[in-house]
Formats: sequence, structure tokens, C-alpha cells
Amino acid sequence: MMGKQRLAAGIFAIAALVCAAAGCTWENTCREEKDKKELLTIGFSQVGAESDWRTANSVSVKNTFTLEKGYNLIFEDSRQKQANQIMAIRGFIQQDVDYIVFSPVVENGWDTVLEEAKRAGIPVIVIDRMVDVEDDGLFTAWTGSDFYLQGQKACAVLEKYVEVHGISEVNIVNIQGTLGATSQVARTKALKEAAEKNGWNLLAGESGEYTRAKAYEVMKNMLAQYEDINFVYCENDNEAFGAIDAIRDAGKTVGPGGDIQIISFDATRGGLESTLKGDIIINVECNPLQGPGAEQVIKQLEAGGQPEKHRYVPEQVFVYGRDILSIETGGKEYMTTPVTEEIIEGREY
Ligand code: GYE
Repeated sequence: MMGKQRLAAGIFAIAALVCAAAGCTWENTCREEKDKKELLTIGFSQVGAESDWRTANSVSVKNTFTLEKGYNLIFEDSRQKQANQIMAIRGFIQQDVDYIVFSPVVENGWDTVLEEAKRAGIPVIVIDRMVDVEDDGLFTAWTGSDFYLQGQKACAVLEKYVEVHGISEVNIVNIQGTLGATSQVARTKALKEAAEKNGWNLLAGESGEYTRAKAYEVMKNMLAQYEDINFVYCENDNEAFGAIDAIRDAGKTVGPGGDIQIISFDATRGGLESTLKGDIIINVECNPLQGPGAEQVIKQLEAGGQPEKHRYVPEQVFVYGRDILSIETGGKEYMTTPVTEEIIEGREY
């Protein structure tokens, strides 16, 4: 803290000299410095811009930590590279930000940099995906989705769908998210377990990196390799769009009555539009509006409180049609939501 004070005094003195040379007054300089000090500086390291979900998540953070509300937000896009995220976090530590918020691209490999943040006395708030660290004290709180439950819900709807439509054989492929990301690990795990339990043929699994372009390629190859695919479990909407394009380009059809049915996650506006048409039959919501949750943690810390370690955001299960209105998984019942025009119109992202 002494170092920080000395640095601030130095910057202040230089600013005063520069300002004097430029002809502005000592009072002005003082006020500006004071204003700056009253802002809370938040360093946010985002995964990238790989999907519509991610864009909505970035917007949520930017709309939450605004200058008007007293925040100085430093936003770093890491282009899906962990090395870039580590660099960004080190940069935040050097700048002595008040809080570090980040969405980790993968779960592992964070111990060292988070120890550095801890030593610098900067609280770390994790959003979206989780970190897998030896010592849970390396981060203050996490807010995001229950990705495993999302996967279980998707599979529970699929189970019913197969029953209702009298489908005798399920030949399913999995277009996975970014390998090692919590959302991928947990959604894939839920599918593997359901396939085993229900006797579905899980033909293949490969990463589509959460992007439309990569998923297109993956789907194209899978179609060339397996003739009888009748379900595709995409781990986000953008992958679903890529898969649908590839299926159509291969001369096959999607949707009820068609050759292949699509399952997806996120339920962004575009994803819901596809679900309304039946291009996607099951779309489990993943809520990207996590800025306010992170802010709540910061407010609690500022007030000297102790925030909860884990907080889950609320989420729904969207379906095409009205065949399946409730599902059961993990001993609990959940209602599904058939997509309507009104739901899409009301979608923020
Ligand atoms: O589903 C996907 C995104 O981790 C929940 O990452 C997030 C996932 C989301 O790119 O669209």
C-alpha cells in the first residue's frame, strides 16, 4: 500500500506539472485527481467474441460497470487464448486495479496468476466458466450457470421426445464447445451419461470451438462418415447454426419430419428463432446477463460483507411445439417453455 501511495503521489506531481505547463489551475488538477480516485477500477478479462452468447455477456459487463455508476472498466478480449488472459490479469495487477473479474477460457492452469493477484491483495471474481484451483481461496466468488444441469435437462427432453415420437434408434453426434471449458466438460458429461443410460448410439464427439464456422466443418465431416445420424447435440447456438448449414448443404433436412433433429444451448434470440421454426427442437437457456451478479459481489465487499462463494443464474428450457411440457431429472421436475413470437420479441440479446 505504501508503494501504491508513493506511486500515486508521483503521478499526481507529474500531472500537476503538466497541467501547470498547459495553463490549467491547481484546483482543477486536484478535482480531476480526486474524481479518478473515487472511481472503482475493474479489470475484466473476457474469453473472446466467439458466440452471440459471449457478445451478450460482454454487453452485460459493460452496461453494469459504467463511468456514471462510478466504475472505471478496463476490458480485455483474450481471443480464446488462455495465455492472453494470463497476460491481461498480470496487467491488471500491475495497474493495481481494485477488482479483477474474469471468465476463464478453460478450467485449469490458473493457480500461479491467481496467487499473484492474491499477494497483491486484489479480489478476483469469476463469472461464467469455473476455475479448477488447488486453493478455493484464490478467488472470492463465482457467478454463472449450472452447466451439468443444463445438459441433464436437454437429455431429459430428448428422452421424452424419442418416446413421444416412437423413435427406435438414436444415432447422435456431439459438437462440443471449447475443450476444457466448464460449459463443455459438463454438457458433454451429461450427454455421455444419458446415452449410456438410454442406449443411444453416441457416434462421435468433436469440438466446434463454440463457433459457427468450426461447427460447420465438424458437421460436414461427421455427415461424410456416418450415414444414419438422426440427432446432433450442439453445445451452443452458433454451433447449431453451423451444423444446420452443413446438413442442408449435404442435401438433408432438419426439424420435425426431417432427417436430423438439433439440440442446442444458450437460447439467444437467433437460437430461439430457430427453435420456433423447429430447426432446433430443444434449446436450454444459458443466461449471459452476469454483470449485475458480479457488481453485487463487489458492492458486498465494499460494504465489508462476505459474499456467497457460488451463485447460479436462473434458466429455462425452451422447446419446439407443445409435446413435452415437463421433464424430470435428478429427482426434480422442471417445466419447459414452448417458444413463441412474444418470447423472442422480449429477448434482450
Ligand atoms: O454457451 C457459448 C460460449 O461458457 C456459457 O461459451 C459459456 C459458453 C456459451 O461461447 O455460447
